[in-house]
Amino acid sequence: MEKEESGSKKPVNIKDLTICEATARMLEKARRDGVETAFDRALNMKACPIGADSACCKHCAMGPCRLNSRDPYGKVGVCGATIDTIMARNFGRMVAAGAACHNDHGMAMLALFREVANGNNEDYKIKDPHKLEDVARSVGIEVEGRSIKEIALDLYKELERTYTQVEGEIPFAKRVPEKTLETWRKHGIVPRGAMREIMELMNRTHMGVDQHYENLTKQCSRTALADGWGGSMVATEICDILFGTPTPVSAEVNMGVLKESEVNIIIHGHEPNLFESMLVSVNEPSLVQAAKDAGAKGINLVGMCCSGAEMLSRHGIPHAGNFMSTEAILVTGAVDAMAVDIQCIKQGLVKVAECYNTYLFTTNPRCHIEGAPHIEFNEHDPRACTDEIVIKAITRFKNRKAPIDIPNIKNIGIHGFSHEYINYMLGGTFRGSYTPLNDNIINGRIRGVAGVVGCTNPRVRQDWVHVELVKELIKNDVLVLQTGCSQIALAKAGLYTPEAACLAGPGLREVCETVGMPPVLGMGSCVDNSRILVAASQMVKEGGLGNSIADLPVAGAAPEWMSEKAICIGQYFVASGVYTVFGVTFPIIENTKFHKLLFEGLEQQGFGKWGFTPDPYEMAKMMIAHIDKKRKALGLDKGKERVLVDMAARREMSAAA
Ligand code: BF8
Ligand code: SF4
Repeated sequence: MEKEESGSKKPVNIKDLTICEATARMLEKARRDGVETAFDRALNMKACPIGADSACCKHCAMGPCRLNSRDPYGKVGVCGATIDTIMARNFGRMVAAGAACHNDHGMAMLALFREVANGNNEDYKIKDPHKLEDVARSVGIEVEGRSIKEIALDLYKELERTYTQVEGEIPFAKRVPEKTLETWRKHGIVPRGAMREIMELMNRTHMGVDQHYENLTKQCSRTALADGWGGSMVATEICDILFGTPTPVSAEVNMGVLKESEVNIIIHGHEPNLFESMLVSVNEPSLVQAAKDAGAKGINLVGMCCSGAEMLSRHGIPHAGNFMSTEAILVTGAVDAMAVDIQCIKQGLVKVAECYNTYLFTTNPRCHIEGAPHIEFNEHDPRACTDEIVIKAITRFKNRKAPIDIPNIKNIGIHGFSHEYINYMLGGTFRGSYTPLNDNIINGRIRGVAGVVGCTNPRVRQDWVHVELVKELIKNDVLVLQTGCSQIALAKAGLYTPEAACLAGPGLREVCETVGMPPVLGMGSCVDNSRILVAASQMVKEGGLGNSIADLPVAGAAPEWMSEKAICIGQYFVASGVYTVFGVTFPIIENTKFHKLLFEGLEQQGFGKWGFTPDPYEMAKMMIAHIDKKRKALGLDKGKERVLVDMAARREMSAAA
C-alpha cells in the first residue's frame, strides 16, 4: 500500500476554499477550535492521480492493474483489458451506483405511497389529488369517475414496473418525445426496469464480460435512463402527490436561519418523509411547551442538502446550506440535533458533532454511522423517531455550554418552480402552456435554457463555479433551471429574487419582469432533475423547437460535482439529448476512444454529449456555443453576440446581488 500524503499543513486562505461567507467564518472558527473538516482533509490528501484518470482496475484478484495515462495504449491489464474497457467499466460502475441510489430512494417513496393508498398508513395522505390524476393520465390510467383510492392503487401497480419489470419499457417512456424515444429504440437502450438494468450493468462490468467500450456505454445509457425517466421521476411525482406539488414560495437560506434562542434541529439527507414527520413533531404543542420550559423561544427546524431543498420548494422551510456546509454549520455550536437519513452524509460529521456536543442521529436502516446514535425511522410509526429527536434536541438546548456563534447571514428568495408551475406561470391562469416559453426562445428574448445542478466539492472553491457560471448564462439571456446543492449556492448569492433580473441580458430580463420571476428557477432536490426532463419534453411537444430533446437549444452542467449520482444524472441527460458539461475533474483520459465516444460520438448517434472544463467562464462559453449551434440548426440564428462579462460588470453584478 502506498503511503498517503498527510501532514503538509500549509496555511491556506479560507477565502480560497469557499465564497460562502457563513461557511468561511465557521471554517475559521473550526481552525481556532482545532476541529477538522473535509476542506482540511482535501488539502491534506492529494487526489490519487491514477484513479482520477480512471486508469486502474480492481475488478479481480489478478490485479489490481494500473495503466499509464500518459501512454494509455502502452499496456493492458493482466486479463488483457484495454484502457477503454477499464475506463468504460469504471464509468459504468459509477452509473450503476448513482442509479441505485435514486432508484432505491424512489422505490421507498413508492412503497410509502402504496401503504397510504391501500389505507395501511394514516400518518401520511394524498395531498395533491390533481397531480395524482395528471400522473395517472400520463401513463394511460383511466381517471374519469373513479375514486382516488382506485386511481392510486392502479398508479402504484403501474409505477412499480419502473423498478421490477424484466421486459418491455418503463412507464414514463410514454413521456419521452417520439423522436427521442425512436433513437433509444434504435440503439436498444429503452430501460426495461431499473433493477434489471443495474443488475445487467454490474454483470457486464465484471471481469471478463463486456469488453467493448461502445457496448458498455449503451448499458450505461440504459441504466442512467432508468434513473432519470425511472426512479428519479417516480420519486418526484410520488412525493408531489403525497406532500404537495411545489409552487413559488418565499424562503430563507444560509446559516443565519439558525436561531440562538430556539432549539435548532437540522434534517440532512434525501427522504422527505422523515422531514415531513419532523415538521409535525416540531409543531406538536406538548413538545413546543417542553422547549419553552427548557428556556427556548421555540423549536426551529431547518434543512440541508436535498431533502432540505425539497422542503424549501414545497413548504418554504428554511435551508441552512449545501453539501460543503454540513460540517461547518455544526461549528456554530447552535445545532442541538442533526438527523440524517441517506446519501451525501459525510462520516466526518460524527467527530465535528462530538466536538460541539451536538446530537447526530442516523435514522434510516440503510445508513448507520459508527459513533452516531441510531433512532430508527419507521413510517408506520414515524413520530416515535421524530418526537424522540425533538426531545433529545431540547435536552441539548438546556445543557448548552459552549458559546454560540451563528453567522448572521440570510438570503431570501423565491423557490418551488415545478414544471407544472412554469406551465401555469408562463401560460396564464386559464391556458397553462409552454407556448410563451417556446415563443420567447423562438423570438430570441430567451436564447436557450440551461440546467445547472449538482454538488459542491472541497477540491474547488465552494459555490464559486456555480455562481460565476450562472451569472454568465443569464447575462447572455439563458434561462437557468436548478436543483440540489447548486440551487442553494445561487440562492445564497442572492439570485433567487425577481430583482436579480437586472443581472440578466435584456431579453431574459424583459421576460422575468413581465412575469415577475427570478432569472434562475429552483426546482428542488437532485431527483427533481426529472422536472427538467419533463420541461424539456414539454418544450418539444409544444412545437417550433425541433422534434427531439437533442434539437432543443438547451445545455446542462454540474460545475462542482462529486458524487456517483451526479455521473448517472449526467449520463441520463446526455442519453436524453442534452449537452452536459462537468467541472472539477472527469474520470477519463483524453484522446482515448472512450473519451471520443462520450465527448463527440454520442452526439453523432443522435444523443447529447459530454463536455468538461473546471473554468466557469469557459463552461458558459461552451454551453452558449452549443445553444447557438442548436438555434442555428432550427433557423433561429438571427440571435445575438455573446456578451462577455468584464471585470467592471462583474463587480456591478456582485454589488447588485
Ligand atoms: O443528491 S447535489 S452533494 S446532496 S449528490 Fe449530494 Fe450532490 Fe448535494 Fe443531494 Ni445531489
Ligand atoms: Fe486487471 Fe483485468 Fe482483473 Fe481488471 S479485470 S484487475 S484489468 S486482470
